[in-house]
Amino acid sequence: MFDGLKEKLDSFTQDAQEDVDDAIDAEVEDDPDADAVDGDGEDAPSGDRADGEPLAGESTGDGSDTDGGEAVEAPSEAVDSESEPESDEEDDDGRGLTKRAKLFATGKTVIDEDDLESHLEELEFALLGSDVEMEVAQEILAGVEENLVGETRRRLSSTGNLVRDALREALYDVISVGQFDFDERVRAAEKPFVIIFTGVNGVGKTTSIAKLARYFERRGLSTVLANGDTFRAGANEQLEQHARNLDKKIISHEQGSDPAAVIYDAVEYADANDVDVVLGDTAGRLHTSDGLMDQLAKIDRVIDPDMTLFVDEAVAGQDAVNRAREFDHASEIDGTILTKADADPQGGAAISIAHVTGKPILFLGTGQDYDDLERFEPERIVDELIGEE
Ligand SMILES: Nc1nc2c(ncn2[C@@H]2O[C@H](COP(=O)(O)OP(=O)(O)O)[C@@H](O)[C@H]2O)c(=O)[nH]1
Ligand SMILES: [Mg+2]
Repeated sequence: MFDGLKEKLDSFTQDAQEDVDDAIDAEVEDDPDADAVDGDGEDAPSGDRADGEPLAGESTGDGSDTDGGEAVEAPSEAVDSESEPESDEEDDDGRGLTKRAKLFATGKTVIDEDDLESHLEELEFALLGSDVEMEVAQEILAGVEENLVGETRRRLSSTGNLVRDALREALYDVISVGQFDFDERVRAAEKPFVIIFTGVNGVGKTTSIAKLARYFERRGLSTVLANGDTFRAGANEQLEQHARNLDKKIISHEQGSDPAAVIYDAVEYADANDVDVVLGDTAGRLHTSDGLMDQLAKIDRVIDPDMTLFVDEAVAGQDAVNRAREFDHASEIDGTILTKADADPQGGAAISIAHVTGKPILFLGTGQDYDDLERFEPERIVDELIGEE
């Protein structure tokens, strides 16, 4: 899953981290004062005392006969001559630490600006090349830059991979948009809970419905399937086959009938039989075909579903992102199921859809079996993409 993108991100983090390490090393080397002054900070008081000593020594020349005077005299000379040049450089003895903190707080120490620029270009190239939506790529770049500077201020001496951490946070921010607890939402709602599935032909709507019937069964929730795809010949048979395999009830009308009526019947059946969840299939339609989009609006009106899930395939990349946007406009979606993630090396749709629609990706389809459905967990996806923390 997403192997191509993973590789590109890895190359970016390694290259950029090398420059960050260099910049930090250079900064620490350039700033020996900081350490020296730390030490001086403690020496300084005796240095000050030493400054006063020669005068005291001169005026009490006779007093130098005393044991104490002798003992103090010699070392005081030594300390005096040693500390003088440093005192000239650091006229604010003891404030070296503050100075260092100020220097680092500029954020400039993280990485040379030109280097950062060229790494961000590399990252942009990787993201766009993996079909990440332009605006989403920009958001990630801005996040990485911001996090990189911020992180470095906080953890300049850390040996961890600052670039990877910065990327992790930026990615998480864009892919976690709108996430909610799906199971809890369904569990807490009044029953039956009605879910409608939309999307173009062949992306995996019907398969995902079958997978979700299995998913709910594992959580102790009963389902009825409704074949609202009254458009395509063979659609009834396909869903019936799934229903048989999974031992689920199915409601269907003959081809060409009103999809809203089929789903309405399924809701009535669920009401009468205490079924928890209605899974309503719809015909695949192009987002450009007005008539079919109107049909979706009618289902929305007549059924008023609890949730509308947009289904598309990860492998469609940018096309999936564009369709998500348009389906959301036609009939507001609550989330996305991204199928065929198992066959997608790019990850562009997985990274972009939530940010573009403002609605979360809720599930990933990861194969053709009924159990090949995973909750989309942003943290796990980020780990998958750039390695665990
Ligand atoms: N590899 C893979 N294939 C899938 C996945 N989901 C669906 N498919 C396949 O995609 C094809 C179309 O699925 P279907 O449910 O009929 O799409 P629909 O037209 O949107 O209802 C079928 O051959 C499915 O087995 C998935 O997550 N991974
Ligand atoms: Mg179908």
